[in-house]
Amino acid sequence: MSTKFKNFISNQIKRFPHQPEFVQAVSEVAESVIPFTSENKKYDNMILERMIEPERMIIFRVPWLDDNNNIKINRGFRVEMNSAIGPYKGGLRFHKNVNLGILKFLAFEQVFKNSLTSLPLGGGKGGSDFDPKGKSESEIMRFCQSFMNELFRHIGPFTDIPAGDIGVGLREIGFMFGQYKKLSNEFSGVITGKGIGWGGSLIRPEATGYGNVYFAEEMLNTNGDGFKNKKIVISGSGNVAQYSCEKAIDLGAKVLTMSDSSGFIYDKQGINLEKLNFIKYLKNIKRGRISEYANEYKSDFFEHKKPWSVKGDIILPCATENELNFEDAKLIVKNGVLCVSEGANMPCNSEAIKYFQQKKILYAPGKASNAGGVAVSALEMSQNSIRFEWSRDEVDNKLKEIMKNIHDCCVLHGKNKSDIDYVKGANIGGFIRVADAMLAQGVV
Ligand code: NDP
Ligand code: 2IT
Repeated sequence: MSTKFKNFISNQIKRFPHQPEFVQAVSEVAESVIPFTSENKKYDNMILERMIEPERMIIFRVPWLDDNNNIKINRGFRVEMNSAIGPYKGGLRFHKNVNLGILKFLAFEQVFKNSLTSLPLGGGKGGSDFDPKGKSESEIMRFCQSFMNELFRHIGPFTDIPAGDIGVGLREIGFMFGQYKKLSNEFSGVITGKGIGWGGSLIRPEATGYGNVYFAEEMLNTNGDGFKNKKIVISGSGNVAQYSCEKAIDLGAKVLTMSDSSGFIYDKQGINLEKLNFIKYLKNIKRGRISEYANEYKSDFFEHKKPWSVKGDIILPCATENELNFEDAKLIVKNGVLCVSEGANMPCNSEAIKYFQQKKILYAPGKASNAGGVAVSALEMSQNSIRFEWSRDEVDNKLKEIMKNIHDCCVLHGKNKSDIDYVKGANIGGFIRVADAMLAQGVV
């Protein structure tokens, strides 16, 4: 590790002692980018220093009435990180743990991810510390409307285009889009993840999970391997987990686990499409707990545990940040894993990543492997702009091509003598496009 890197990071730790996730994300990128900029002097121009400072951050009050007419207050955020290559783009997260540091880490990652898609997308992220658990449909609607009452003046189809993330799915996007439309008197592509029939794109719900599996398949292909007959361990049971599971089944693999914040289920027979439909209904409509799967299908349920002790060939962490640590990584490697592909953002901590790389496991960072979601968001924006809708196959084929191109980009910038460093490849590949645009646009 160079002195320059060490000084850079210790400075960030001093500046942001209360934003550990942000420092973690910056540190991971800086470790690849600082040696690169030292060798390529044109980028050694305060580019990284500028990239870690958001162009704008908006923090606002979100007051709403619960069903008993009590006034509730939450905090709303939008971090507009970088607009060098396109309008700010990234999801909204509603979760009780949300704070500025978490959204800055997500917005920072988004800049590199969006650049890797090769599409014209800047990076941003937003959300609220609102906890959707246990709230009624009308409470969710009133919260979403109040959130949009302030956010609407900061976003727009050419300025900043939000989408979903944890706790924000089709229902919440609908309520927020409806409120934006009312306030702006405009039907536009200002949000992505909209419903089919009101501006949404086919394959957007599937895109992050499918894209993650397409990326993992590309990695396995480099060793002449694939998903067929492989055992898969998945964490999470939300949007990304559900469609990672669906595509893995489609490619002939056996999915053994899924989880939520209360524990994980282990189905030795494998989760088939019928059982996955049960999970989709349970999570997307009934909004129940994953333990209900264990009752329905007589599988095992491990309360308050993560699924990393289950032996799998392919691990797809699809729940949340820092859900897989060094001890988990050691166990996973001991169990003979081939590939770890991140559906979530930063689910593996730095020590776990280092261990996977040291043991030559095929490991993909989320900014590369989960970029399919935002890529299809961009395709939704294109369809909104041309007022036309592409077929399922058209969008799916474009998604496959984009994931393959991201893989190629990681290989180009991450190839070592005997293996591929996907972390370095994704960081440098994502950096170059944004850095070139920033250099061209002057000191702004
Ligand atoms: P969902 O809200 O649909 O699902 C989230 C899942 O993760 C749920 O099963 C949830 O369990 C679990 N989870 C959330 N927080 C925690 C926690 N602190 N501890 C344990 N489990 C947790 O979100 P998504 O599937 O959309 O997002 C999952 C991940 O993928 C996130 O990291 C997100 O940033 C990332 N991502 C999402 C994209 C998208 O298009 N949606 C695109 C790219 C990345 P519970 O219900 O109990 O809370
Ligand atoms: O983390 C992500 O890439 C997302 N939550 C999706 C962002 C988007 O704009 O579709």
